Amino acid sequence: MGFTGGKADVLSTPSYTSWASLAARQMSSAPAFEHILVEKRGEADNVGLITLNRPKALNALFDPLMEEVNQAMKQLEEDPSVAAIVLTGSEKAFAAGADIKQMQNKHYVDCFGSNFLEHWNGVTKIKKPVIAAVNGYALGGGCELAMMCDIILAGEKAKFGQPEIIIGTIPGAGGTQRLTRAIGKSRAMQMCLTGEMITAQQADAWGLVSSVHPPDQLVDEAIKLGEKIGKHSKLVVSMCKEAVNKSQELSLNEGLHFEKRIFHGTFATNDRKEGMTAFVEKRSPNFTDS
Ligand code: DAK
Repeated sequence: MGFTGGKADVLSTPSYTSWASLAARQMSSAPAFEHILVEKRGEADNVGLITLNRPKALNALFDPLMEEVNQAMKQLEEDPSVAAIVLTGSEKAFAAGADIKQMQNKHYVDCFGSNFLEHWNGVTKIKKPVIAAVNGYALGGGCELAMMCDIILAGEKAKFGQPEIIIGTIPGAGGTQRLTRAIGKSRAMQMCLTGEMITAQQADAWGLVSSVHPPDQLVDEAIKLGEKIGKHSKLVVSMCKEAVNKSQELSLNEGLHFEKRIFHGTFATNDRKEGMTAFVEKRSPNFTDS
């Protein structure tokens, strides 16, 4: 997977080690993305990094950008060397929401007829772990996009919010559902009904994010987390992710049943055998993702 940059929309404060090393990773066959940057990071180049790159609009989300995100996610999913994917934006904005200018003149018939924004949840279809590294604003669809990821890390200046009520609508991609499951009804209700933002520290205290980091270290921390996960069997990591995600949808009994079936399923893998054998033999496991 190569890195592909946008035209004039280049991030003003790239956190990359050098442009030269990025260029070295570029693959001529990679499709040219216009609104995102894609590269592989980590010591073993085994963590995919997707950077939303529409700085003039604070990474406001629109169809072409989301199509690119879906496409890049799929490519990284299909790349056997990639263990985890990090999704980030700029230091000013992860994403300031769906593009209001593009929605401004839409009518119910357009929205209903075209199932408007229907494919924006491509991230939730990915089996590999997806980590959101949120610096700056994560508002509306931006907050919802972060919540579609498996783990959220925040920069110290991150702000999360569901401000749709301020512009006369309501969250449409999980803000009333995933947020409520993440932080509870009272807090989610308050955020959705007032449109007020919360800080990274509040998001941390409320359980929306796993941890908070200095803004310039955030992406590296997310990559490190991806690498840590990447030490395990990719196959079993995906099974585990699926089981945790089921907890958001199933009753406790159904979830426990699902978990047990997946647990039993790990006994059909070489990696479960290898992991336990390595423990008994007091050595590191050599997982083959099989
Ligand atoms: N859309 C379009 N442009 C935006 C934008 C947005 N959401 N947010 C910012 N921008 C643009 C601004 O218009 C401005 O552009 P120019 O005027 O320079 O051309 C540029 O970004 C810089 O913004 P500001 O000048 O406003 O910058 P400030 O630092 O003063 O303020 C801000 C930053 C983030 C507080 C402010 O820009 C803001 O309030 N933005 C809007 C936030 C918002 O309301 N977001 C929620 C949008 S509704 C669904 C999926 C998703 C959704 C719904 C359904 N389905 C799957 C069905 C999502 C809906 C939403 O997200």
